[in-house]
Amino acid sequence: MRRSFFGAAALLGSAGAALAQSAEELPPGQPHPWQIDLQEAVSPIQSQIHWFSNYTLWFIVPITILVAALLVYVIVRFAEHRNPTPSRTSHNTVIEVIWTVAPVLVLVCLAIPSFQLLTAQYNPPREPEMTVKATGYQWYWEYEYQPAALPEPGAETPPNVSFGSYPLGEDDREASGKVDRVLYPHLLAVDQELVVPVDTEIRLLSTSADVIHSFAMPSMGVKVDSIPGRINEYFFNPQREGIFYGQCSELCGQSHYNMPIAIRVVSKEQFQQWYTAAGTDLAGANAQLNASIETARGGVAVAAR
Ligand SMILES: [Cu+2]
Repeated sequence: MRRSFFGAAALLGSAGAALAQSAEELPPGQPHPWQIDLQEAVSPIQSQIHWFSNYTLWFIVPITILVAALLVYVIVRFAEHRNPTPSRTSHNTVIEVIWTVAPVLVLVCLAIPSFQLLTAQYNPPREPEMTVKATGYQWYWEYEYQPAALPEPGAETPPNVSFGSYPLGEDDREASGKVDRVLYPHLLAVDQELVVPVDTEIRLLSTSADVIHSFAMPSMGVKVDSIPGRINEYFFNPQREGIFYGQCSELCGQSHYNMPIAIRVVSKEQFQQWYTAAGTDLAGANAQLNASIETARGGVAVAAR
């Protein structure tokens, strides 16, 4: 796993490494206690974001150290008692050229990979294989799947899969079988996750039905505003099966704190089965999906883990 601790290690030394180790035992795709680094990347874009974040630290840390050192030097060396008659110098061409050119070079070095990352975020490497629309409501999400292919002329239109995804109430844990607080964390778990297949280029359409929300999934590098009357497009490609968590990231009212986003990434076969069944019987499709995940794990029930 790629974990880098330039900034953190500089500040906290070995404590950072110890915290990273304990965090690794917890599942990815959710925040961990005392976490100081970005969430583990489960999509190519998030890996690129990690790289860029670490790359930027190579500039930030030396500049901060240099400026702090210069300040200390000036305070000590040019204190009144050491330097009673200050110099009246007002121009120094060499220094002026350096302090203009150096920041320009730093900015160029930051701008090029930054624009490359921005371009990559909006230009998936291949045509998206499926589309999901996420609509923000005060205070829950609604997901709608666009059928993979248009039906043949005359053929029956496949049923539309769409559902609301509400925060999981503490009282509903038993009934929904989501008692494991590690797998279904407090204030992040939902009653119905957005189910997507692994290793698939997914187009996300984000909009809102009332106020501005923002669909954010840190481990997949997703953060896209949901604006009423507009549709914002984004892409993600989950590389690992599991349940991953995010939250609405635009202050949207009294229950903004409890507007979680949960994405359940399953195998392509499991997704196909679930999707076919979900059009007519969502509860049955979910039961079937849980059963197949359970079988794949060798009989360890998701809920009982
Ligand atoms: Cu919101």
